[in-house]
Amino acid sequence: MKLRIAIQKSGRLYEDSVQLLKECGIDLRNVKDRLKTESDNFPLEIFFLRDDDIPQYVEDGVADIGIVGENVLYEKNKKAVIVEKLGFGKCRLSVAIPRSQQYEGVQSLQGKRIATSYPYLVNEFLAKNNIQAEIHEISGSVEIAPGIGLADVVADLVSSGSTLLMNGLKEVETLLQSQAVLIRNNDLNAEQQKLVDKLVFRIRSVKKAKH
Ligand code: PRT
Ligand code: ZN
Repeated sequence: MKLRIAIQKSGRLYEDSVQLLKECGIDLRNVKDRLKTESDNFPLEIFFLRDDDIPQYVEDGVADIGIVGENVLYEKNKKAVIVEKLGFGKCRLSVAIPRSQQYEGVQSLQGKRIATSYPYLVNEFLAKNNIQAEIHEISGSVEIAPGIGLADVVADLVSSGSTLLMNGLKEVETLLQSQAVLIRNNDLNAEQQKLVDKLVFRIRSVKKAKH
């Protein structure tokens, strides 16, 4: 039996995900431009997917485990268990408004149009704070929305903050702190769980060695 892991096919988590497996002593067969590959020295099959699809695949048990940002995991609201925080892909989901505007707390968002790729998390935040606002879901380049009149404010991922700065926006609320996590399917069998434990043991050793 092989454990199946879903990782991002390309993008910000790809390199670190592959690197982590390598540091765990898991050799991958040539990985470029492939949908899946496997390891010759660990019973692991690797699926390369869009990050957005990973929580669903793991919930459905098409993959047993996966590496994905907490932001995506919580936005998709799927049944998967976080096994381990991985310490890379760190960012935060924040609300940002045009720099020229005053901000007097969440009530300043009342009645605003919010552009975001995270409608579920933003809606949760608004409901919790009793704010009525219009969510405009867009899939990319969220930060340009206020400039082109599509929205008043944005809720987007931030790491260095330079994207917001370049677009004349300032961060006013943080909805979520996020990093890459290892997730697993809700009901793995004993054999699968044993392999997950083995992998997690190695991940923790790698982490320890770095400190
Ligand atoms: O193709 P696929 O769907 O798999 O990839 P994607 O384009 O949806 O995601 P990708 O590769 O951009 O990001 C994957 C994951 O990396 C995200 O889900 C986060 O968990 C994590 N991550 C960490 C980030 C960032 N940092 C980040 N800064 N994801 C996106 N950004 C973007 C942000 O959206 C904004 O456009 O970078 C810009 C802001 O960066 P700063 O440094 O200017 O603040
Ligand atoms: Zn994505």
